[in-house]
Amino acid sequence: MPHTLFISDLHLAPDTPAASEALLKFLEQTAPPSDAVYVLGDLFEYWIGDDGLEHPFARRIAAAFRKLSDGGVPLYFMHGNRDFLIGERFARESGMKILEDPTMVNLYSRPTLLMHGDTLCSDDLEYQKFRAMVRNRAWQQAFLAKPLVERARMAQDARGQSEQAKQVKDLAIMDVAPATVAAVLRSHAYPRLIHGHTHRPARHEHVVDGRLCERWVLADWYGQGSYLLCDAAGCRAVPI
Ligand code: LP5
Ligand code: MN
Repeated sequence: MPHTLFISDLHLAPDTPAASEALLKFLEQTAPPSDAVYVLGDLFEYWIGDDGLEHPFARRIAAAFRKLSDGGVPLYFMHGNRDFLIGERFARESGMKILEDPTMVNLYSRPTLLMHGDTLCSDDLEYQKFRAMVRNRAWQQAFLAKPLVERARMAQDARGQSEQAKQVKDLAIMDVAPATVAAVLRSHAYPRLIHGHTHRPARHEHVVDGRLCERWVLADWYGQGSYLLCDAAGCRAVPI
């Protein structure tokens, strides 16, 4: 049956090759018969500019996507909180089209809203402040103008600070805020919602204004990853 695949939060890095190997196998063996593949953010552990493509690791990942795209499978990428600096060069070399967050798609006649998911975590005020800073165009231009080693140092520093901050944050604060989910579903006319980011894979049901909406949360690939397969009958998570 015609189907579409969704993945997110792979957090690929050269020093943790298992997820990269799993992705290469997924792109070669699982993805070719699909109608499209969507990567909903955090493909990389972090991305500090498209000059990262000088690194053979990043080039290998881009080339694997490109092979699938050249084989006729449309590929889409949405920025995550770790790889919001992926730009047009990466898009070109990987054959992926960059999507806005959020994006509505019509999936086998079911209106479906795609997001990374971080904007749904609206109670995490510290994170939202950080997000506003790094998503600012002027900030990004200034950051990208710095030498690669300095950017890498800043990213590692930010990662350390983020891990420390998370240790003292309430688990509920780091999950989606139900009122924000409801508002997003309402403003998009009660679609199905697919997102990643929280690393809490599940299928949720939300009743908003008397309308039942399904929300699928994608898994990370730190441990046993999975992809979401959607067809005309619905969606299901499949372990990789
Ligand atoms: O990523 P994850 O899932 O572990 O945690 C997120 C939120 N954290 C982040 C921060 C990223 O991990 C940092 C790495 C991004 C690299 C990108 C490119 C380089 C940018 C360089 C930046 C200077 O997204 C975390 C949420 C959590 O999700 C759940 O939703 O809670 O948010 C935080 O922890 C944010 C902290 O509360 C506050 C910000 C700490 C970072 C401060 C950076 C200061 C700059 C230092 C530079 C020298
Ligand atoms: Mn994320």
